Amino acid sequence: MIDDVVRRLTAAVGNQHVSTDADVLRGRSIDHTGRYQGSASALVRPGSTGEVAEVLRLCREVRLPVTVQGGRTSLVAGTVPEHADVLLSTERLTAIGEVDVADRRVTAGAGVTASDLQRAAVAAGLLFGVDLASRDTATIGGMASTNAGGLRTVRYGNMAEQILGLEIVLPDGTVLRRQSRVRRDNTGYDLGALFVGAEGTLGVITALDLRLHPAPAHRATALCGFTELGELVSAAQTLRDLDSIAALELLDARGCTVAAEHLGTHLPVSGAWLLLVEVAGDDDQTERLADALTRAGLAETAVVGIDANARQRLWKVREAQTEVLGVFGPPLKFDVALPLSEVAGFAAKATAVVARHSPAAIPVLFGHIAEGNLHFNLMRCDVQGAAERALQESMMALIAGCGGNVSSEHGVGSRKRDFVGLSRDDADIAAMRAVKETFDPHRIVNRAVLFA
Ligand code: 2HG
Ligand code: ZN
Repeated sequence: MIDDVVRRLTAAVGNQHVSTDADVLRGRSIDHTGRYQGSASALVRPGSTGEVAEVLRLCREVRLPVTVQGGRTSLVAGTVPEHADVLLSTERLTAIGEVDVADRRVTAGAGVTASDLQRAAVAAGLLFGVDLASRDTATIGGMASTNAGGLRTVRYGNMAEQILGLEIVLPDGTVLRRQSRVRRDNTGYDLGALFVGAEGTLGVITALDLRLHPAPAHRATALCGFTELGELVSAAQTLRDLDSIAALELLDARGCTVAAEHLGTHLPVSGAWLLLVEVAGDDDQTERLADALTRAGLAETAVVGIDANARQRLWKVREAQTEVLGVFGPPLKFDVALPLSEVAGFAAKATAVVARHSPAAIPVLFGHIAEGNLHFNLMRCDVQGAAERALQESMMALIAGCGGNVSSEHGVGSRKRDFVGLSRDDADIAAMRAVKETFDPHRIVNRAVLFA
């Protein structure tokens, strides 16, 4: 059957945009960390919305599962195919429309990277509100599908807050356009919202209308060291209410030491926990930052960066985290959302859980502290199979016990689908399944994701 499908896919998108090469498929079926390998039967790279629709119609007709792939930066194996799927890559959907400066918006294809979108916004004197360390690879389609947050959420919110409209191809090939030009689009169900955070389980996002923001003229950044995590959380709670807050990131000295080593630099502050603070606005931010740090009792210990180079030096340590976590082999990752009052307790208990299950592992906790959206990572974690599963179960139970969510901005993917019930009750899961059933009764798109 697959030969016939490949022939028809080729007729739909062109010979050079379909591959069944074993090495290509293997490379595209492994997750970003290198820990999880799936298998695929073909790669198809449609170049237009119409071609995406054709591919989905065809795969639905023959009941062949499709895994949607953008930049493949998922950290929950959200793009790893488990059913010898057709891989539908959005990499050719890279058109960026003209920036509408008056209405501060732009329309772009799902395969546009965060960097390319940011460049287009900056060229028009504006800014795109979601930024992440994987900006050169992560695509806006994938970021919308996971409702990504990132480094600027404290100021601009997640992807959902940036999305003004969407073009989506449903699993049956129908093209759904929620792309009104009105400033408040409020007629009928907020259908577009269903697809944001749906992790590609309801259809393929092909284009996005995105909100842009005025670009602040001045920024100031500081890195502050803490002995106790609880003290850092208290400081973050004060700082996140500043009008000018632009970033608030928790860092773990264990991760920063490895990052500094990797970058050939030294850590300018000491302490087990670090807080990166950035303020931004239209006037000089030096005084504002100094005042804020003084009020939070941090003026003595903070290292401040005002000019672009100094600020970048501080940011580099933060942005290198994901990369350096892999220096001892694929890390084990937990992206969690926690009430701020539970963060310090969670860190202590999670470290104890890890010591029990994987004594050699090095826990590193960092992330977006203003939202309590944190990344608990295990470096040098050599457990696999049943032992990995046991560790994962203990961690998930701990997160739920702390009142947290077992997944946050990275999504559920395939790694956490068995644990959704810890964060959502039966009625909620049944409603989500009913939505899935409506749009994708044959479970064609992203079958490995979200639902067990
Ligand atoms: C970040 O905040 C990303 O840098 C990746 O969400 C986090 O590697 C991670 O765990
Ligand atoms: Zn993050």
